[in-house]
Amino acid sequence: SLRVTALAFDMGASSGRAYAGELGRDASGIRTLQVAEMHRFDNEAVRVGKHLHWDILRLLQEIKRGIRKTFQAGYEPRTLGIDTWGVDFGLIDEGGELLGNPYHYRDAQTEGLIEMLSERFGAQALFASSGLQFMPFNTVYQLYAMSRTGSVKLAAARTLLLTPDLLTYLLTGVPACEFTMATTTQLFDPRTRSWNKELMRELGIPETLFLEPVAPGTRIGKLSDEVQEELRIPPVEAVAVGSHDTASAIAAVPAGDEPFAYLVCGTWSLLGTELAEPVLKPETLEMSFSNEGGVGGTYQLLKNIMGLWILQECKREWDENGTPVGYPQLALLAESAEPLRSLIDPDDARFYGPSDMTSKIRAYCRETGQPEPRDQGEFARCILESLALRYRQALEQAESLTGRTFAGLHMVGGGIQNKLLCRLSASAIGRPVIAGPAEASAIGNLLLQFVAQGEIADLAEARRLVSASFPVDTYEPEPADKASWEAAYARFLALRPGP
Ligand code: ADP
Ligand code: LRH
Repeated sequence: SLRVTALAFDMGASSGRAYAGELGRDASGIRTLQVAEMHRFDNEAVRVGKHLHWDILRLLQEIKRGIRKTFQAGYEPRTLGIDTWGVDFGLIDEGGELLGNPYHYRDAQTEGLIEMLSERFGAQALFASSGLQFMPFNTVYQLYAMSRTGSVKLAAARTLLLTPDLLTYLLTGVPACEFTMATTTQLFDPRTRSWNKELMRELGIPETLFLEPVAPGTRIGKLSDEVQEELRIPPVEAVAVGSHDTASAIAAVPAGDEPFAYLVCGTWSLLGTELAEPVLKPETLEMSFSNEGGVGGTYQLLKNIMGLWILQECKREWDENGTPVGYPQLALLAESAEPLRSLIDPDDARFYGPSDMTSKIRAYCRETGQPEPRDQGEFARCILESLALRYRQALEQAESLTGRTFAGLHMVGGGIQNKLLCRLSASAIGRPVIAGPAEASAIGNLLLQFVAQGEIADLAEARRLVSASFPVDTYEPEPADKASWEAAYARFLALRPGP
């Protein structure tokens, strides 16, 4: 077909979705991107014994289903690209097969390892060699956990494939390593832009597992004959996009040439700004910011904030205990709950692990002398307001780290469907929030496929295309609420002075 089309699979920690994208022109001849949802499915952690896993074969199956539905809808995508959450991986044995089920990044095996490695190597030295905020899920801690417990899988492994590369491999048979994902491992050195083999040797992680990273927009190879036959489709080429969902989402922020601040809002909240080079000074570690590789040669200075995960886990609890509630309903209930009644520090470590989320929130409020939330609306309001205040703190930290000032905040990702969160965020930061697009990761994924197809030249052109194609909603801070948000921010800082 002559249509310029691509197919994006965007895998979040809570759901996966497939979007077909097509380049066209509007009535006045301006180039636009049209997207259409082809498939959507839940993604869940599966507990097996002591461990938490991803159901990787189910994800593969849903991708195949998404490809089939796309062709059935009349699209003939030239390329396909997969982006996923960061850090996780599968191990491939000598025969080319996947060794077991990949661990979920919330698996408890990495507990205590941040402290252990910081002590052993020195926190600043460790930080400077990766540029990453120390998060318990970082690949380095997962691999070290396997190495020190004598993992049989690690011993049998010949190649490590990060989740998007793993899914692409299962579809094409071609192993590859994409750059933005590589930078989430804490094993990739941004100074030399190469793998930190010394650290691997120190930790008993075989350096031969790691492939040379390729840039976002690299063609990987055609879907295998087996997949093509199974799905009865013509050849489709897989592209390594900005394979880290966060990198893809940032690529689709409809910003112009001026420096801007963004918040990628989903299971996690990633707040930061785009730079040409990583910022490896001690203050970056002190403020707990990451430097992650982005598309188009960028580095992303951002903070990982616990995000809507906390609300997701409350919702899961209510769904499982017979009081199910949907996200739109939760937002309505929160809307009518009393403002700024109790606040939590969303990044308190207790909120990281799955289950018992409402009891954890109640305990937190008790311990800090605040009233406990009593119903779904109060829990949701407490979570959303606390996130909004955390966003203000992170935004101010990003300004102090870079010397930039931001007039507003771009919000993208599924979380912006929660309009209350967007409004609260605008009031908390005291600046406008520019919200959209919600499907930023899928759109950024498509954009890099069009780069690979030779249809888009660079990131600036890609962002102009997003601006021309997707409307944004602007939320202004509520002037009448200014004083109460200032007071709330002071209360918040007492709970979380930093970082
Ligand atoms: P991820 O990619 O990390 O799985 P998403 O970007 O899909 O996450 O965002 C999921 C979050 O978006 C949910 O936790 C929920 O809070 C929010 N959300 C999704 N749909 C709605 C909705 N209809 N109304 C309000 N919030 C929503
Ligand atoms: C968001 C995200 C984030 C972290 C986490 C593991 O989906 O990719 O950037 O890496 O997941």
